[in-house]
Amino acid sequence: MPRKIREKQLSLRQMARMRVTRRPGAAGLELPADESALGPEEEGRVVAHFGLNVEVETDSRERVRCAVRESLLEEPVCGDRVVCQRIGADQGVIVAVHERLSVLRRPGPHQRLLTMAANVERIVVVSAASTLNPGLLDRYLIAAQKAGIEPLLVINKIDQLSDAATLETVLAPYPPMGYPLLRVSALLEEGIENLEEALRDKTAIFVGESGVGKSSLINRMVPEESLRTAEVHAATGLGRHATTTARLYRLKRGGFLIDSPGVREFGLHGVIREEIPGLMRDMAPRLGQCRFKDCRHLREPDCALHAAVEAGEIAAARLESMRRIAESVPSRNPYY
Ligand SMILES: Nc1nc2c(ncn2[C@@H]2O[C@H](COP(=O)(O)OP(=O)(O)O)[C@@H](O)[C@H]2O)c(=O)[nH]1
Ligand SMILES: [Mg+2]
Ligand SMILES: [Zn+2]
Repeated sequence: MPRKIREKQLSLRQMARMRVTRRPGAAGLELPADESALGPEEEGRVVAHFGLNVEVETDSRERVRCAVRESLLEEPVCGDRVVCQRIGADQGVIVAVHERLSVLRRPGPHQRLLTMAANVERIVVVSAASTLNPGLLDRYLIAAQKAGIEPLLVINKIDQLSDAATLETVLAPYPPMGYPLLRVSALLEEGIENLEEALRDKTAIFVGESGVGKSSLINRMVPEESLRTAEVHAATGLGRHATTTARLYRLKRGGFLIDSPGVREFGLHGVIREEIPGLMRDMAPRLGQCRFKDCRHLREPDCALHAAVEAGEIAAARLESMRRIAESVPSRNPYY
């Protein structure tokens, strides 16, 4: 039984006094002050977020619209495993959030980090075969490494491949670093089963440039009924912000997919220059082997990374990528 981030223990009297009332922006949800009306504790998963309300799918696969107790230490987000108690058939309150296996954050207003999603286990980095940008791919891989979440590389639009040999040269370094690589076509429905298999029983998100085919791939893997539910919520006004909010979908073969607009900003927030080589799987094991302890791996003599490129153990493009990415993020030491 995983540990819960539970609210502080309240006496029965406090419980009775505590009110979970309508709050500004809370979509018409009103809960009774009398907490004896609460049903038994049920386990579930947050599938959507509407302002201050949260939609939970219970483990019995029922949807419950929940208010969030202010006393919770963590605001529940999409992907969170929670404990809720119902009031009536389809309304309730979240009383505890389980410990998270991972969190994805992005910078929000007032220099605060916003949590976008919890318990993501796979970051699916989608590229299009004809416009693959290895520099951008490397940025996503570094960000995933920093978040401690396993990436999966997906090359979509293989039906539009003009220069297969060049693509294979660019992709060659990745599988030896332990990155699974799938070639698919949403258009021809090729490789979709392999993708579904790779995501089975996991919680995943898709990242990648606009136009590479993320939505097309998601549409292939999420049953229509699940996508339709999202549209219905958008239409009723209960989920007026449904198109701008994170959502968790059930995949056909099992597993979940979180579709979040915030994920577009998934990147190197909070990563500093000095960390970059250590977040690259082909470079990390060689750090500390350069002649200079503070080697920047540029033109310094006896650089272990250079030596590895010369020995054919690290792809020259990866070292080049490392330099460009390092230059693009802030440094702890401005002279570095
Ligand atoms: N040729 C081809 N086009 C595709 C494929 N997948 C998506 N597209 C097209 O690429 C465009 C962008 O796709 P979309 O799914 O919206 O990309 P997103 O911005 O990453 O969500 C659309 O016109 C799709 O029809 C594919 O496998 N092959
Ligand atoms: Mg899209
Ligand atoms: Zn070096």
